[in-house]
Amino acid sequence: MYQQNLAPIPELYVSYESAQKLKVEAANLTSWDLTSRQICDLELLLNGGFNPLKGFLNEEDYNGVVDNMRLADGTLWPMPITLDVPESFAEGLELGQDIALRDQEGVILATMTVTDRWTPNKSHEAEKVFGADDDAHPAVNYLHNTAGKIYLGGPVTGIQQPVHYDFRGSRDTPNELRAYFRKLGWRRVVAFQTRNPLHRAHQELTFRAAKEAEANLLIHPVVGMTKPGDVDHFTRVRCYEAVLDKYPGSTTTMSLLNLAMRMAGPREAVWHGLIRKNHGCTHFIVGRDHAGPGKNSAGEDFYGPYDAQDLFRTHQDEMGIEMVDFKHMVFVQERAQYEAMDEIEDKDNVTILNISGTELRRRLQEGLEIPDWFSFPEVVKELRRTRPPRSQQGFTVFFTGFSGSGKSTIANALMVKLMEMGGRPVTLLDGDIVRKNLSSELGFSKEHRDLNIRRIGYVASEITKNGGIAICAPIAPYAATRRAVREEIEENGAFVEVHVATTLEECERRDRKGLYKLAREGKIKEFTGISDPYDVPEHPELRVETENVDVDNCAHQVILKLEQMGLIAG
Ligand code: PPS
Repeated sequence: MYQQNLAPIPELYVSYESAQKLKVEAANLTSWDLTSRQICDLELLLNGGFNPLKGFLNEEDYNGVVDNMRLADGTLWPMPITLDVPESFAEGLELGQDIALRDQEGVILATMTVTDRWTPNKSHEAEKVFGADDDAHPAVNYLHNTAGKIYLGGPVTGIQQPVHYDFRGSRDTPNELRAYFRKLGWRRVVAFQTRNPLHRAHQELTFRAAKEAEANLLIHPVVGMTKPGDVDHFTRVRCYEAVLDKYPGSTTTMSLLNLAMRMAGPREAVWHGLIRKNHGCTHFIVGRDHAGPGKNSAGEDFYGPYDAQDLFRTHQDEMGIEMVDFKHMVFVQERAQYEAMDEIEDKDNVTILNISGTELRRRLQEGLEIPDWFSFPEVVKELRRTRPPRSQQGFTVFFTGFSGSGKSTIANALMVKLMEMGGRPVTLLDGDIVRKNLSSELGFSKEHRDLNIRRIGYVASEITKNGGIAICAPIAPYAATRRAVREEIEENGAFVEVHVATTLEECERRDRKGLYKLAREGKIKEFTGISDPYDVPEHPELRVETENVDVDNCAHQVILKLEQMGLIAG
């Protein structure tokens, strides 16, 4: 058992008076607008969550952390906390120069003295820190495709905390939590890290862990950045608040941690432990596949299921925080209670119930029952509010095809059919209509077409997010742009690509607007199919042929597809 020390830990803020002065001076400095991830990192640097770091890592510390999880002075630190910037920003700086660090609204949060500037070997960082240079890992993907090319290092001086407007009462700095534990006399505190909603099994395992460690319990969820696709933190926090009532009074508390996770498995577990130690905890629960990133591009797990526990155990004496291993809790039907899987002796004679994460998502998506033994009714209600069944979610139908292929006509028929069904608002973003309003200044160069499709995609994704149906009907000739729009929309709901596959010959034969004739005569330039390219969709959700098929039937094929995808109730 490690001795708990609840004395305040060093923060990197200057006093209130100095901050006011520094803020005025910093306004004249070159400034860097922090990315969302950097804001999370800065918050924990400034409030001592990343103690003993005093700023973004310099090159020597970075090399030590990447290669052997240690700062240059030998202190254990598993995660590179770096300020990545583009070359264009780094070029103009001189070493020793102070820069202002601003949030996304332009508020100056801190200054930093740039002592180091270097070009990291990102593949090496990926291999060493994340175990593989594979973009299927979210942090490796971030490293290669989002992070800037250059790293800046140096100490930071805090002016003010990053501003949060949500759940302000539940966000605590390490020193606030330490003071809370001091006040309540909590000498042993076990922390539970989570990025998922809590169900009954979690409540059982955390309570059991606390009992075993004879400790109080801190539910310490991450609300900064988690794995793409996770339940948003607003919903999760409402769920956690409901679960908090299920613990015996004054045994348990919850605090929100604005951490940007990296999903680095074993290294992440050690990092999480150090952060919890800084927050005054004595014990930390490490689960199977802790902070696991999912499968690599070969379809295999990035880390072994117990790698995180093994690495944590190796370092726990040095860290001064004790690991409590996560028990796999399952529901035993005959005894109507949760039990640790490895402690059930009569496994062959009892019925063991469990619902996987995938199965839970399926049940939510299809509006199916989620039994009481699995979760708390309050939690299920919150999840259902956020993730209604697919037949109540927004979606986008995206028609693509040549000019005159019949996109607009089918889109109009589809709109009317959906409006007849009712239930969700329907918006038609037809090519011609968009070009009269949203994109009136654009022509038909590749750049302008892309901009046009991006705008349509943005509006459709907002409609989808807000539970409506967007029907888009532009030519959208470029596959890469269609894919980008798909990705944007799929964050909020389904994207149904419909290729209206009328051949160019047929479109030209129909020539309903007389445009093909003009294009052939060279009077309209860059005309799709004649003097401009069209990438035929390879895997649309649906391909409709229009030759010898009437419009009503084409629209009906789309309706059947939507039914099949669960987007409209049959
Ligand atoms: S794009 O490529 O998706 O941005 O095009 P879109 O916004 O759908 O606009 C296509 C309509 O504009 C008319 N038009 C042209 N189409 C293709 N190429 C050229 N150069 C061109 N110039 C004008 C044409 O009427 C298209 O309408 P639809 O409804 O597709 O027939």
